[in-house]
Amino acid sequence: MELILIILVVAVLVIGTVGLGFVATRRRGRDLELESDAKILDRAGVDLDSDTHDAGPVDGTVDDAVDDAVVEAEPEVRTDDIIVKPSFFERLGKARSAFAGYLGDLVGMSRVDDEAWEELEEALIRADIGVQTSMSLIGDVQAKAKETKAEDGKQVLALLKERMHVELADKDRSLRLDDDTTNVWLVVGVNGAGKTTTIGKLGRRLVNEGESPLMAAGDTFRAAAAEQLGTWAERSGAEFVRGSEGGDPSSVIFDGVQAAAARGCNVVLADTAGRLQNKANLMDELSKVRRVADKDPGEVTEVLLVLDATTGQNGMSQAKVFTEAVDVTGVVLTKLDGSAKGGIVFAVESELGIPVKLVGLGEGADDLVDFEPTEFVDALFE
Ligand SMILES: Nc1nc2c(ncn2[C@@H]2O[C@H](COP(=O)(O)OP(=O)(O)OP(=O)(O)O)[C@@H](O)[C@H]2O)c(=O)[nH]1
Ligand SMILES: [Mg+2]
Repeated sequence: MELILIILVVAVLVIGTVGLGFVATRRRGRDLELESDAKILDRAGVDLDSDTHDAGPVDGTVDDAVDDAVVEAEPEVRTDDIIVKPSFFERLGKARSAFAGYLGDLVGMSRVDDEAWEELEEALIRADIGVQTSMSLIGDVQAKAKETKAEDGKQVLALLKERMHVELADKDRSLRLDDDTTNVWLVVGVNGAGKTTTIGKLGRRLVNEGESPLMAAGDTFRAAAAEQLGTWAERSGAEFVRGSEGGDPSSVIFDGVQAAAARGCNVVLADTAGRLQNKANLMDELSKVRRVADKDPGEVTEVLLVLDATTGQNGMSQAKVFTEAVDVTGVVLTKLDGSAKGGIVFAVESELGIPVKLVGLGEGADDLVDFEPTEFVDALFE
């Protein structure tokens, strides 16, 4: 009897364990099934189970179909729809508060007298607008104020703002990228202005826009410079060419152009070593780099002068000399997120006729934005 009881208990236990195991296996199996479904659905955004495979494209593989589907599915996870970045206007924090601070006293004035006009002119000069441009702006605003009988501070400031808008209007700020050629964008400037960082940011932006940039490390002066650029290239998915330390920068750029043509890259972002504008031999070296970069199949379509906005009026003498040496086509104004006053934009554009094309608002890959003149002027007065 006892034996029968023991046999019964063992039998119940065995059946129970097997049963549970079966359920567990099935559940795991189902989980796996669900997981793989989810994977396919995730990647492709469409149901690609075995039935669909049968009905798949006749002249393409299933992988092709998945890849196509992936391409189509991508817009659903666009991050730029989700991340709300602060606007250009908001990021100009310090530049705008410095300028607005200078003008603050004027707002409450019921009549802008001679002394106040003088102060206004000085405020513009202090904001790095430059003597010549400041005088011409104030002259025009005075004439307009007389004509329109504008007397109080608010009215005068409104006229000044309008005049500043006009000053920056109608400039071609686009970056030239020609078809059927290997474009070279030569990036020049004094030491530490932000050349290499700007190239890094530009590379990222071009890749995002579907272009194929190649970064050429024309700064052969320091080994670390090529490494710094190499890291940016890796991060942004751009091609990269470097030479040996102490080598001829012109040959690195030449090699870069050849490599770009061979690899199907449409734009070479050419880095150069920082140099002071008063070193004639280094400025000559830069002219040579430009000439070599322009040799077939290369074509220099942009020469971007990188100016550190915090250096203020010194930027003007840099711009003059660099323009003489390499015919600058546009300015990139960096570090406008810092303590810069921003007025250098007017000096560069009005006195030298070079458009500010891009603005650096930080050290990160996405901190390079198109220069927006309307927003910029509005920000200065807020
Ligand atoms: N805050 C801020 N920092 C910047 C910006 N652009 C560059 N920098 C920083 O400025 C420093 C110098 O930048 P680089 O790109 O190395 O400057 P460079 O002109 O290549 O310098 P050299 O090759 O030595 O002549 C780095 O610490 C950058 O992160 C910007 O727009 N804002
Ligand atoms: Mg550099």
